[in-house]
Amino acid sequence: MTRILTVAGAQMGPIQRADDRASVIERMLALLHRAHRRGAGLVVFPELALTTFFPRWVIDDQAEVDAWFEAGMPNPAVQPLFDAARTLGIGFYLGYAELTHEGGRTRRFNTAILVDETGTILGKYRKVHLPGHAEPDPARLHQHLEKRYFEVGDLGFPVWRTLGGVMGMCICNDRRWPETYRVMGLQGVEMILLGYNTPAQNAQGGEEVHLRMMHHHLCIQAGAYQNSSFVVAVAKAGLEDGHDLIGGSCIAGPTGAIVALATTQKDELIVADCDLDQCAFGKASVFDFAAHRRPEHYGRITAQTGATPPP
Ligand code: CDV
Repeated sequence: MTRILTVAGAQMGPIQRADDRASVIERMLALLHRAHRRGAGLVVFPELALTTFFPRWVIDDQAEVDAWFEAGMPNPAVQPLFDAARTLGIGFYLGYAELTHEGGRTRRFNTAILVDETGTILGKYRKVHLPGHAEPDPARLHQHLEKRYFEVGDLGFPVWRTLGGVMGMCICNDRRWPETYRVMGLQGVEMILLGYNTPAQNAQGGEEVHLRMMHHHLCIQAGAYQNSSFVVAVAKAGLEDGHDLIGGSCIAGPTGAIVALATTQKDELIVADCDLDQCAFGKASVFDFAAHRRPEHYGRITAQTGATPPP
């Protein structure tokens, strides 16, 4: 059997601080139309795809911070994307900064939504593994203030049956944590969508510039293989506001092999025909969870955060 979903990763080159939403949406629409011409039924855009990666800036004025957020989704600026999705019959994943009023208070999340081919929002994910720090830290090579601007996501890692398969979402740093994939793997996920903004340099130093791309692909490929799922990982890349972001957008298949890979740091489409039925073999053999997992030995995974070496 084959159950093919043609998916496009819409890598985006840098978005500068001065770029407005309208110019960004224009670029995204061009990518969406190209994806449609190449037969895609789903397009994945990056994390915080509508703006520059603002958590690199220390901003004290709350109104200025909130200008980077979307208070409604869809809103007039992004409506053309939803309209095009419906007209073309193509779904998309979109990462953005979400401002919401819930439980009588204002909340801010690093969010991704899954929109189906009718332009309807099917699912929402709020980033769980927020990297970086909350207070400005002059010791760092650059600031990464996600913990200042966002709350930890409160929706877990749900999956959705749509577009002919079982789809999940995560965002950037989530991909470095095996728990992310496994929680979705335990719900039978067949395709995990993720956008990222990964600085080429570790803000805390280290000699790892040349390793950043390897670590990125290592995590994606391991997550795909160990859960027998496709993973579609899409960057915002290039020199953004003087900060270099890695590219390397890729689609990994359920064997862990990369089946499509970006070659630039610009707006670039990667496309793959993903046969979701390929996920079945790994799920029924090496990674037959019901047969082989031993959760009675995994208690520490949920009971503690930091490591506790013996005395
Ligand atoms: N936006 C991110 O989550 N970036 C992190 C960096 C800070 C390590 C990442 O995992 O790529």
